[in-house]
Amino acid sequence: MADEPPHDDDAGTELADVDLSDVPRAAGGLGAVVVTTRFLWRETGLRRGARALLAINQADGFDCPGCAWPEADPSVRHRLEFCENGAKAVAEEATTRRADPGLFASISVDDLRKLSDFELGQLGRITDPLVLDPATRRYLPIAWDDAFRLLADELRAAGPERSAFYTSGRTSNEAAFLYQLVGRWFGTNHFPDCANLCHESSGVALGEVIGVSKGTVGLDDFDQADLILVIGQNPGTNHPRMLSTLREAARRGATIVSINPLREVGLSRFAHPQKPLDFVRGGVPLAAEFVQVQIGGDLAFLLGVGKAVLELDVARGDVLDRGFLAEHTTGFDDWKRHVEALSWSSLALGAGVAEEQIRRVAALYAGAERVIACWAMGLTQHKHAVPTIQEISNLMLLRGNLGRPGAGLCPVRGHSNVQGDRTVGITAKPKPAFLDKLRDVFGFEPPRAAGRDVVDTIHAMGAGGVDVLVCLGGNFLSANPDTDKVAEALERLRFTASVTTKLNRSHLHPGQRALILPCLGRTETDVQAGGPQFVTVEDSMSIVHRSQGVLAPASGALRSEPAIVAGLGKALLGGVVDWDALAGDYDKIRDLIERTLPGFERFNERVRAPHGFRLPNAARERNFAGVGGRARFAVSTPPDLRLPPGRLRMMTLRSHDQYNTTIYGLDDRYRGVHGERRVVFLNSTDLAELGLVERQVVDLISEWNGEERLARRFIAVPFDLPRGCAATYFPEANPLVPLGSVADKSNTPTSKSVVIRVVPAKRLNGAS
Ligand SMILES: Nc1nc2c(c(=O)[nH]1)N[C@H]1C(S)=C(S)[C@@H](COP(=O)(O)OP(=O)(O)OC[C@H]3O[C@@H](n4cnc5c(=O)[nH]c(N)nc54)[C@H](O)[C@@H]3O)O[C@H]1N2
Ligand SMILES: Nc1nc2c(c(=O)[nH]1)N[C@H]1C(S)=C(S)[C@@H](COP(=O)(O)OP(=O)(O)OC[C@H]3O[C@@H](n4cnc5c(=O)[nH]c(N)nc54)[C@H](O)[C@@H]3O)O[C@H]1N2
Ligand SMILES: [Mo]
Repeated sequence: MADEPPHDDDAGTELADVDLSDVPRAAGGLGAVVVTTRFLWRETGLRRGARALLAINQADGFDCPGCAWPEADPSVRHRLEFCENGAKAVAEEATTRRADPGLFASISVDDLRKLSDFELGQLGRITDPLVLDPATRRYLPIAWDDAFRLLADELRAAGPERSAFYTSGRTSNEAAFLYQLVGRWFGTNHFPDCANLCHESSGVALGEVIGVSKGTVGLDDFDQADLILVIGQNPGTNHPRMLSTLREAARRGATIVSINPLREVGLSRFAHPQKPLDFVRGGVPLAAEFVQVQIGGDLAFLLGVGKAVLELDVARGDVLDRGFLAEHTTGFDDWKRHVEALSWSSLALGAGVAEEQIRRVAALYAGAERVIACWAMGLTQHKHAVPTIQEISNLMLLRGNLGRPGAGLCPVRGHSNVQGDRTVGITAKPKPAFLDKLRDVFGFEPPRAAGRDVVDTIHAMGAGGVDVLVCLGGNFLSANPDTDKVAEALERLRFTASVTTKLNRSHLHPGQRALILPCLGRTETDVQAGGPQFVTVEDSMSIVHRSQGVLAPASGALRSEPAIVAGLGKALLGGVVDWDALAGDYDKIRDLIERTLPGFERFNERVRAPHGFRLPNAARERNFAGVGGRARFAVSTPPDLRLPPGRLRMMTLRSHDQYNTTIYGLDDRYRGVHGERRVVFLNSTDLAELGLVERQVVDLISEWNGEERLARRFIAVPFDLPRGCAATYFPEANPLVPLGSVADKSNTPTSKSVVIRVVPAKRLNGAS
């Protein structure tokens, strides 16, 4: 960094007082139990909290609003089928705090902006529908019918082309299906959704090579796998129940390999909070091998593994599954020639990993009978995300690790129903067959042109091409790149409407007029004209099952998401269907889903089975009809990741105390950081070379395409990550993520690959 002048002549060494500790040796354990209790107590009081916990992920209870990891079969399911972070998600929703009309009458949106994300969450559940009063900039109460009429009028005034319908992945199948129906009947495919920011790359990648956009494994496959690759994923924090699965696999003797710039504690050792013996032993060791690739180095690494597997086959003759390759795949010869021509030195350099370690993983792969590859955001949020994921598929095809027990592809979804929402039609790019079916079942002609995904919607908003944005959950502002630009784009809109449980930062940058429509959460009972209702969700492994809340609603004025969407449908479209009947009895919505979508035969009957049912997945049956009958080898070249001097590549991560943009607390226990989120993790040699010291307050400047973005006052923390790599937390670092930098083909923002400079902080007035 010597060649870079500090961006401010008033720069100096300012140190922050941040509480750093050693990272713990194991995830889970007593710490998890203590934290769970503390969160439930803080938000709910223990009785309401305990009532909720006992119902999480039970056949007669609700689906955990946390992650999409599947629940175990009911026969082996614990009465306590939840994790520390599931309990935090429940506590966040089941809180006894209330943001009522009195609160909103007393404070303007501009003043509310002064609160942190954590403090906004602490205001509690929103109790009543609200409308923004443009004169006082306050949210005031509005009757539900008036709210629907207002929104319908605004949508009609805007017209379908200038309207957009965002969905976040917590929404149930029933609400999501009605929502896309309302939008499409109105005339638009502008359905940006959180999957665009998340696993879109996985869907696109798999769709192109195996003809199915979902994973191929079930939970039972983990009982048989003997090698499990966990790539770009931090299950200890984000899918903690997966650790129980990995723990069982490790105890059985399966080998686990973590491919991740960080040695995440959750993959080192795990002490099951409900198994006291684990505490005594200090946890069960999980990953046997940690491959600390450089950020973005996975494509080179996977190609290296593939190359080494080919070499092992030459030496041993029996490594490739030739029968499978001949019968079920196409493109192997081209791929082989391509990989053989890549040099070992370029692959090792690109991966940031020694050739020897790449060969070691290849030997593990070649020696394993059944292999599962799991991955998450560490792969999907890069420019070359799609080819990287396709390289996983290539590797699995080599030994027929697809469509047989104990083997397969496992993109681990985030939001608890993000996969289901896509299944029932939340997409900006619907397939013609689906639209034909909508036409036939409902008797209208759906729009055929592809709509806008999230990034395209923001571009269109910025260019004045959108008037109305409706959000079914989520936090459109904070989840997206370029926070400042998105805030401006939101404020330009004529109208914003948000269906939500709680207040978040998006609601504080409303359009000129705005609605907040408060809904029931997963944990709450939902009683409609037809009696108590349940909704359905689809987990990461295509199991569709029920979810039914148990707690009294946070307020008598709340409506369910399906009822809110039906209310909008009625106001916008009139009596094209009997909206009241649908809202009164969700079986009727499920009947419509059954008539529209394949795989939902006898939906209402089958979903009442304790564990629900599995949707069909052709690739799981080695049926690759979606890509002409044979799985395809994709040929890709690793990216050049070299950076100019003084630049680092930054990934944006989740801490242990957050759910996406919802901040539960300020600690990241598994990374040893307490009470602070504005930190930047740096390799200690990089830190020294940049002339910085531990705990120094720094400013971060991202560089992309000749543009610079600044985020002020982060605290430098030395950490075990590869040279040239840095890490910050999402959403604090989102102002640094350029909206224009997206993954090829999937258009997903490259939130894990932001080129930055780190410079001493410019002193704030009065700060010392
Ligand atoms: N408690 C909790 N649970 C959650 C969420 C939450 O916020 N909190 N969010 C939910 C959602 S929507 C999602 S999508 C999932 C997210 O689950 P994850 O994908 O596990 O979440 P991230 O924190 O984004 O972490 C990504 C991991 O990828 C690694 N990584 C980053 N860049 C690279 C790279 O270039 N290569 C490799 N190999 N690894 C890399 C990081 O070190 C980190 O371990 O979790 C879901 N579950
Ligand atoms: N830099 C960076 N940015 C990222 C990521 C990253 O790794 N790095 N990850 C991306 C990923 S993977 C995702 S999935 C997106 C997440 O994007 P979103 O899904 O848009 O964001 P969330 O934070 O999950 O949404 C939280 C909000 O949902 C609302 N909510 C909560 N429960 C309910 C409910 O039951 N019903 C309704 N209607 N509303 C509810 C509340 O208002 C809450 O504030 O963020 C993306 N953004
Ligand atoms: Mo996600």
